[in-house]
Amino acid sequence: MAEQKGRIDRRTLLKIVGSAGATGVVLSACGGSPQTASAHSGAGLTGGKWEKTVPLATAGPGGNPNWQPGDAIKFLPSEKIPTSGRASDLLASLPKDKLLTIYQRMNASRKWETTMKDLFVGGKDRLYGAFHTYAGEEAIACGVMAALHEDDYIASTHRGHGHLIAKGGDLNKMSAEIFFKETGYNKGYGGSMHITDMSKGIMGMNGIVGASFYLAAGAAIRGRIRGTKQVSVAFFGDGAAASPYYFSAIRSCTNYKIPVIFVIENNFQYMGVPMATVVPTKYICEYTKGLDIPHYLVDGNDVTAVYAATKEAVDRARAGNGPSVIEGITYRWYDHSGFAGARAGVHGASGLPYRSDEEVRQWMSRDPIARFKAWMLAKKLATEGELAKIEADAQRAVDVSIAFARESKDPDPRAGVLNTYAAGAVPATQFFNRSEPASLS
Ligand SMILES: Cc1ncc(C[n+]2csc(CCOP(=O)(O)OP(=O)(O)O)c2C)c(N)n1
Repeated sequence: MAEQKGRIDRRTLLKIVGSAGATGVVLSACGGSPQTASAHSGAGLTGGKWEKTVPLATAGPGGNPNWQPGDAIKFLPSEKIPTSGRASDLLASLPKDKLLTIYQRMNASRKWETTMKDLFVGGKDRLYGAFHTYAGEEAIACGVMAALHEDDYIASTHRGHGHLIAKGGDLNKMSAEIFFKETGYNKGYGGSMHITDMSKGIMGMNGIVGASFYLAAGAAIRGRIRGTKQVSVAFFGDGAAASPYYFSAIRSCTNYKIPVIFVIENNFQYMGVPMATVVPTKYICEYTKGLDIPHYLVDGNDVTAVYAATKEAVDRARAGNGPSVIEGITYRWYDHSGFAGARAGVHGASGLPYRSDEEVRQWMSRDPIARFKAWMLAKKLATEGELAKIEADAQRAVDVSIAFARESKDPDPRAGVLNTYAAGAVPATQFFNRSEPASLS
């Protein structure tokens, strides 16, 4: 219609631009030829033919007009991760204890958040503040972390509990922070979005959308200068990908071969805003296809696919060849923040205005933890009994952490001025019992 009038509207233009060059990158990650410079690696990472399971809306709230009516993400059948193929073989080649650690951390992450959800909804504990759940997205954090060394860095997001737990974060300190207790990671002054553990290379969750790019780049440059071969991962969402800092950081990292892995967690939602509002392409990794770096598009609910892509990206970064982009397609089970539509004892939120319950159910049927478990069992990498024990132990550790948080002391209100930048320059006590303002000079 718009073309008939001699003008091309934005949507048509985007389709033309998108079809002109983006498909090479996307198809390469889906199993097509990986050989061209702009279509690095990634071939067969999911280990098999992708099949339709998750239809996406093309219009309306949550819809992406870049999709054709009837389009679907070409993913594997919901319940199965392929037990053969490159990604599967690569993950299966890891030592058993490492595989069990992945399963343990996926479970700890899910159970910790689910237990917190029950407590928030139950209303008996004094819980408040923002809490952005990662439930449903665990395969990305755990797949990425399995390819990192302990001293590599990660820069997280507001939705980062799963990143922390996947990198070995301490559940007791996490729970205590959510309860705002002095034993918490931030001594009870940070809450969910500021949990940080530099001893584990966790540069922190972050309430600033798009902050992870520069944090990761900065840490990676530090490693480069010191010759440590450490790499950094910047996690970010589809919304954050619209940040100008993304383009700025990825351009510089490419230019100077800075070892950063940019990991997009595409859950289709930018709070309640559909991804399409901020994403002018079908997939986010298409944005930067002009850069001659690897772009991987993977099933973000499949640990094997995420691990395989990350392993390649990390090897390349450590070898001094610079950054890569990995986009994991995934879904969050709960509301953007907090627990609207959630009930104690029930998984997933329903009745949210910006997505249908059917869509939530479909994605929950692709539960990354259940799929990983089925893969481990099918490959005979662990027994039912071993995995059941890990599940029970994970819940026990979560319960212990809640008890620890409840029993811990509230912070001394006066400690609120400690551990601030000002505290180094001005004795904190100057802020108390004074009639004059403290001098900062
Ligand atoms: C710089 C900045 N802008 C806006 C916000 C408000 N905000 C918080 S979360 C969020 C959505 C982020 O979406 P996305 O990056 O896709 O991550 P997701 O929540 O889907 O995991 C926004 C806009 C913010 N915290 N920081």
